[in-house]
Amino acid sequence: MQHRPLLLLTRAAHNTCMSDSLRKARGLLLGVAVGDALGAAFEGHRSVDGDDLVRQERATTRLRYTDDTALTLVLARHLAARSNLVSVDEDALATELAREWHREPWRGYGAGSREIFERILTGTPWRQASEDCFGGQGSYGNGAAMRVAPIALVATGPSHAIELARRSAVVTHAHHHGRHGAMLQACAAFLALNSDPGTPLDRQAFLDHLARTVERTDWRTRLNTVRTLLDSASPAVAASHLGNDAAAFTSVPLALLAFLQYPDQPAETIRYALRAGGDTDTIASMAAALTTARTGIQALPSAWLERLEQATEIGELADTLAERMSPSQ
Ligand code: F2R
Ligand code: MG
Ligand code: MG
Repeated sequence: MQHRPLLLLTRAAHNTCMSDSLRKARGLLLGVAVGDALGAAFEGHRSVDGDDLVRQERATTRLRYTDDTALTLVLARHLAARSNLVSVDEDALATELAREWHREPWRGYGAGSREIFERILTGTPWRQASEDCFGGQGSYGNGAAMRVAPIALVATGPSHAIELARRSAVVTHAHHHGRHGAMLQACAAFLALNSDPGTPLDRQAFLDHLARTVERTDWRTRLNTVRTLLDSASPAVAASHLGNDAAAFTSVPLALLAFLQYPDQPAETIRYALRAGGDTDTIASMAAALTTARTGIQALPSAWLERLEQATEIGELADTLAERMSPSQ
């Protein structure tokens, strides 16, 4: 299976003429999709066996992405369309997300998101649909965090990334955990994108920065748990301490840990996330977004990119957003 445009795209990534911002933007967006698509086969598995992982890695079949990537692309297009004003228009975004679900409902959406999208498309205001979900609690799922990474490409700083993330999250995730998961993942993506891959990542400083930006004590405690698991914890041990389900409170810290274990090796980040089991597509997607935002696209195995559906289009969308990155990025 050969996809010539993509081959050109990945070959160009190795070209020294390509700017770092382009490489990083492609890394971030294609990292989301590759992690998601590799993890999709294992979603819901308690753990993932090494042999199954190798089989999946070496297969030649098409890598299909799921709702994680589908909705990330919606948010990326939403941001790209607002070329002069870096903002999130909640009313428009809610409708765009719902239309994407309606266009391809088979991509594996969460029950809460399906209900909210259905209600939005039949005339319920997004705020009401979002707040009514799960008996009025709102969703604490990771659906807002899994789609948030492109915000890092347009934000002017960590606080801006957090504010845009909050606005992008509330349209579907009214519960504070759903919202805070998205805010933490957006801030982590911004910091990873703006880190220098030529210098070893200061992981303690990275966690310190995140801890200063999160408002809630329970999320700061989660970051401390991530700190204690650095280096020594196997994926199974990490999953047992943090949890690996579709809740933002479990999966966002686990994805962060997978990134921090291998901040310069996207393939290892993804393997770690997959071996932790549970919500594998989402955890691998969020983790890979962070690593490849730091390293750039050239660090992602080309064999995986060549199997990924719509890789060329995703790369082109990343290029559009890269033009929005500030010169320091
Ligand atoms: N939904 C899935 N995968 C399962 C089915 C896939 C299957 N292969 C298929 O094809 O059908 N994956 C996707 O959903 C997760 C993102 O979820 P999102 O968008 O946040 O949705 P939801 O439903 O709001 O939350 C997810 C689950 O969390 C629990 N939950 C959330 N809030 C709750 C609350 N207030 N009370 C109780 N439970 C709550 C529920 O179990 C939700 O269903 C990603 O994994 C994505 O890949
Ligand atoms: Mg999914
Ligand atoms: Mg998932």
